[in-house]
Amino acid sequence: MGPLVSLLLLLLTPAAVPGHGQVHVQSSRGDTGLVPALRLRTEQADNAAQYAGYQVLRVNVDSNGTLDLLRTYEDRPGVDFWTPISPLVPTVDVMVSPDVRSELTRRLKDSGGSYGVNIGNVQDAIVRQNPIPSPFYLELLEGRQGYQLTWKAYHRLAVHHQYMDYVEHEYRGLCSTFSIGISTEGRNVKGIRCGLGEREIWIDGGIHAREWISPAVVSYLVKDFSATSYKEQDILKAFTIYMIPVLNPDGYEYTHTGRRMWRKTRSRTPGSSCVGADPNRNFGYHWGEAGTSTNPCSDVYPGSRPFSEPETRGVRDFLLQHKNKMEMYISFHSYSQMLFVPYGHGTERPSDYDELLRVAQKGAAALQAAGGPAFRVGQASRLLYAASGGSDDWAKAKANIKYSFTFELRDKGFNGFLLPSSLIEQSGRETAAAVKAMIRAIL
Ligand code: 0X9
Ligand code: ZN
Repeated sequence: MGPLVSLLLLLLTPAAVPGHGQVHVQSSRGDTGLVPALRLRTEQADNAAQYAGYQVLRVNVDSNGTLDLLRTYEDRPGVDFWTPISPLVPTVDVMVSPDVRSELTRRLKDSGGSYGVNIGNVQDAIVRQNPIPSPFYLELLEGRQGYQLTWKAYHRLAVHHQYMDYVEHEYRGLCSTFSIGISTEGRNVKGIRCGLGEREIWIDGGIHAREWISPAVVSYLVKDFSATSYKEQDILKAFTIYMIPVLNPDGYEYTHTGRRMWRKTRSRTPGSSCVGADPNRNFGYHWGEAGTSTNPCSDVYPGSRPFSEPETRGVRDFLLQHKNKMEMYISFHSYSQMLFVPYGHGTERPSDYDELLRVAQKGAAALQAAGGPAFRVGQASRLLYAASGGSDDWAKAKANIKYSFTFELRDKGFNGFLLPSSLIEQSGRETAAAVKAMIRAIL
């Protein structure tokens, strides 16, 4: 093979397939989110076999018997509920190991239940989701455009941080970076503000680690509010928009290096070997009520107390300092294609619910007009399930932010958390249209 051919092959080789020993490309400005290459390699070797034989089933829950049967699988090894067991929804998506799969499907058949298969081979879907360009190509990109981030792949934390540094440098006077603190494992919870206005808006992504489309879309919003700013002059003159693409950096890195389906933070709970709390159950409004579990091993463990996590404390302190200026709070999650209006902890509604609904409906309409799918609009507690200690409810009730919303981005479960990276760009475009329509609705 000639040197030119080898170089071409290197440039084109997807290097980030789990188990293929991808070495993370260090941000040129340095970053606290880096993992030593050697450790990464070992972890990815573990990761390679982790989901072999796993499937995601969609179980029909039209009978109470099936709901009860599924409940017996909660917190069991080899079982991961991708959507909650809720009487409000007709189906539940659950990822199962090969052993659990045979047992659960047999028990479903025996009891007259039914199911379909959303993802027949989770390991394959993980590999297919994110064919990252080779490190050489990323370096080439950095040389050409000044940063490694693309909206064609899901990137590591350091690449997100590098992009914010780039935007700050390139759009001086319009955008600047900020930090709301340091995560449990010592990573920066970093954001960027863009805009010249007195009025303020908050946008966060990546509160749940495995919901990769969320940080990708928030970084798209950063691009939209900086690079194309001349088009958004009306918004940027009136508002300053604070954006944090990766609010849970430890969890996010762990989904790249350890377990792809990690949801929580990575804090240690005294007396338990289980790690992490659900940051979206950790906010101090109706903390520890509906939709939580006192079991530290549960994916909806709300932490030992409200704001036990440095990441949520960072949000709390920042938003309370900005209490009089912050007018809108938007948090990005996935998946189910919904746009939530408070409250989510229970079915009660704030007195200005209709006004919030008006703004959310403008967002959903704009999203569809931009070529996106239909998003259902309403309270999480009525459309999906009640869940307490959420950031959106706290922002509304305690930080006095009038317009508070949560997006559940694409898709509806066909890929779920494993949404292919080829859909990032469209997802970003349609979501940017929604966000801008919502902001213009309160201009
Ligand atoms: O359960 C959650 O935290 C969110 N759904 S997810 O599947 N991404 O985990 C929904 C949160 C909605 N807001 C409140 N319940 N407050
Ligand atoms: Zn989420």
